[in-house]
Amino acid sequence: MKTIMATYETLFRRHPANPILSGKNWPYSMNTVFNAGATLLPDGSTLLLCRVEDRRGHSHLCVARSVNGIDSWQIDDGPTLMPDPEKYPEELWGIEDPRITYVPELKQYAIAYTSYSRGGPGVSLALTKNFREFERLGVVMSPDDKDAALLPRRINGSWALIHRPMTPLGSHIWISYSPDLRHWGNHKLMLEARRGAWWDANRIGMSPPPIETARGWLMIYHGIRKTPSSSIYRLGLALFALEQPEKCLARGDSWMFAPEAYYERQGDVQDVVFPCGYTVAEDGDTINLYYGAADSSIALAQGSIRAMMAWLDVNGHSEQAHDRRQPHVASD
Ligand code: BMA
Repeated sequence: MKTIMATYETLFRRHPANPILSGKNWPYSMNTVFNAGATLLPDGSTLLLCRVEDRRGHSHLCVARSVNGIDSWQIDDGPTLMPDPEKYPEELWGIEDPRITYVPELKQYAIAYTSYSRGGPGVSLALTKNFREFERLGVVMSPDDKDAALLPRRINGSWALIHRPMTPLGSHIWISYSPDLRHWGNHKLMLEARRGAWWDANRIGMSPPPIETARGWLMIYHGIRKTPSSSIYRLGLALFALEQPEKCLARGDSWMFAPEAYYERQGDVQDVVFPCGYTVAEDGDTINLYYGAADSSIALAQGSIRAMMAWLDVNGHSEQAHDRRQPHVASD
C-alpha cells in the first residue's frame, strides 16, 4: 500500500532566540507584551511598538529599540502611548495591535491601532515623527472594526486604509479611501473569509501592513479557525493590484505559518501567531516578521519575499477560480 506523505514547505524560520521579548524583560509592572508594530529607523535599527496589557486587562503601547532587531532591546522606562479617554473616549478600555507605516509624503509614521471603546473596538490613526510625540486623528473606522494599516502612498490621489469590519455574515477585509486621512469613503471589499471547513473560514484580518512588490501588494493575513474548544490563528498570503489594491490577483489555498512552538501554543490565549509588523533587510528580500505569540510574548520569524511570491505562484489561485464564487444555494 502506498503511504501518503505530505511535506510542507517552510516559508518562515523561527529565530532560535524566541521569544525575543516578554514580560520578564519589561522595566515596569504589567501582564503581557505581544502584537508589536515594527519599523526600521533611519539609522538602521529596529523599533517595535509593543502592545502591553496591564493587570487591569487594558492595553497601551510601549517602544522597544534594538540595533540588530533580535536582542539587547532598549525599552522605554514607562508606557510610550497611553490611552487618553478624557480627550479620546474611544480609548476607554485601551489601545491595541498597532501597525506602523512610514509615509514619505508626510515624512511621518502613521500608526493604525485598535481603540477599545464602550461601543466596541474601532480603528484609530495617529501620526508621529519620533515615537515620542504623537498627533492623534481619532477614530477613522467605527466599531466593530480592527486589523488596520495605512498604505504608504496615495492610490490615484487618495490615501488608502485596509481594515476589517465585523458583520454577522462574517469578518472580511475591506479597503477605504480618503482625501485627507480624516474622512473615509469609497469602501471596497478586498478579501472575503471563506466558508465551511476552510482554515480561513468566517473570520480573517490583515496581519502586518502589506508589502509593496513589483508584482503587487503582498499581504500576510490571518485566518481564524473556530474549534469546539477554542480558536486557531494561522497565516496565509494574498496579492493585490498595485494601483487598484481592492483587486485580488492571487490567494494561497493553504496556510503558510501556524502555531507550533510551545510559546505559540500556550499562553494567555493558546494557538495564536499574530504579526503586526515586519522589517526588510538591506538585501531587499529578507523579511523579519515580528509576531505576538499566544497573546503572551513577541517572537521573530525570518523569510524571503521572493520565496513568498514563488509559493503564491504554486499555491495561489485567482479569486474567480475559487469555490466561494459559486452561487449559494437557498438553504445556505
Ligand atoms: C484578535 C486580536 C488580537 C489577539 C487575538 C487573539 O481578535 O484582538 O489582539 O491577539 O484576537 O486573542
